[in-house]
Amino acid sequence: MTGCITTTLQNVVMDAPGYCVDTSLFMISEISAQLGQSFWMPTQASTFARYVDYVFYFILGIVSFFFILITVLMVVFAIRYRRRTGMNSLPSVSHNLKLELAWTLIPTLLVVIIFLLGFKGFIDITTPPANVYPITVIAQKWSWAFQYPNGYVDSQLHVPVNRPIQLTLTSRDVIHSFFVPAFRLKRDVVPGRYHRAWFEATEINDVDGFDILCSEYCGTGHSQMRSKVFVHDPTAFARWLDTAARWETRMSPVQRGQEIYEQRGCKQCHSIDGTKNTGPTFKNAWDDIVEGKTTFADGKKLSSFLGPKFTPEDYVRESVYQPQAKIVAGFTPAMPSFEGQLRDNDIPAIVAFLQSLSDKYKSQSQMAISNKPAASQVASTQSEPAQPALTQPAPIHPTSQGDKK
Ligand code: HEC
Ligand SMILES: [Cu+2]
Repeated sequence: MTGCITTTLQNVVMDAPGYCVDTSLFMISEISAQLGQSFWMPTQASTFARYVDYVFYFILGIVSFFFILITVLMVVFAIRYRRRTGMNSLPSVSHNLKLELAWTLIPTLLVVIIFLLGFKGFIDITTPPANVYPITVIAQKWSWAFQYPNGYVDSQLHVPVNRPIQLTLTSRDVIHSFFVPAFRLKRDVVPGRYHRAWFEATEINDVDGFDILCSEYCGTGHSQMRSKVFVHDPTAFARWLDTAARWETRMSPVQRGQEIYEQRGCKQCHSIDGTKNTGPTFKNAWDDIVEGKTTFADGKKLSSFLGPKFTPEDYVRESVYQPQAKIVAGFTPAMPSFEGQLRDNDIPAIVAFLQSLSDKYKSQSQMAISNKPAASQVASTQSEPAQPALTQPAPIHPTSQGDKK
């Protein structure tokens, strides 16, 4: 701001960082853009945040000026030229060339300036520089998934600081909108299309993170469709990605299942405490599945499907990949398909997680562990330590037990 020299409009528009113009309005917008962030705007944490605020305050300045001018004149004129007894009104002026030119040209000029400022910002925001770091964003009701170049998927966004990031955004169901207020970044996410957006974060924030919101009403869970973006210094980012990508190998199947549940959006629709949400609760769901008790919207029971060719695990896999194939009674076909997002080795983890939430299953497998069968029998069952041992009393669901092997 200091050392401001008069610049032509062209400089203002073409060379944004140095915008310094002798017009007080430009100055006010610039000062507001700097003050505003601590007052009512979120932090300015990306390269174009300040410019966006600047244009905003510029327009706000113009409209405020004219709002006050018009309101004050209206009140003054209404009082000054009010109707008084004994005074006749003069005939109205029908034409005034100077006045008409002024009220046409000044607004036109202002609108052109606003257009040029906005257009410059638009070009900047839509043209990524070279050397971008690509991340794919997949939106679905009601969560975000961020996929890194090494294939790792996370429900939160992690980026290195001072490095342009290019997002390729797509949706699996309805229109969502990816919004990071601190970056002044917003882009619609449309099913069947791949939209692009880019940003460069300028401030490290690896503890609290900046908010990610969905700004397109997308159904009942819309307000919970939130996430965070964490900005790391480049080495910390590389370290994070490296360890994160190996998370699967460090976890037990139950932990992995829980991670999937929390990170991939299952949580938005499935509770684990028995409450009915958009989808059925996961509490004791495995017991019902294994016993075939789950009833579908068409009146059929899961038991009529279970058999050697369709195990409870197959049912879980089908529920995740083709959720519409069988609709659980009392629910709508609201679940999006996770085909292509979760892999086949995620299914056992989901199953293990469901098992860990099912009382009957847990008590049975505990019995199996406490009454260890003889060593000779252990050999045959060891590959499935969580299964009730063969020596236990008849299992409750003969079908699925028989299918196991
Ligand atoms: C948008 C909400 C939504 C999300 C997100 C969602 N589900 Fe579902 N899910 C449902 C609904 C609704 C049903 C019941 C209708 C049906 O069977 O498709 C269901 C059914 C299921 C079933 C069958 C349950 C039973 O009792 O028979 C399983 C298993 C399942 N979901 C697993 C998952 C997993 C795993 C995830 C995350 C990777 C997930 N769901 C994400 C809504 C959702
Ligand atoms: Cu949304």
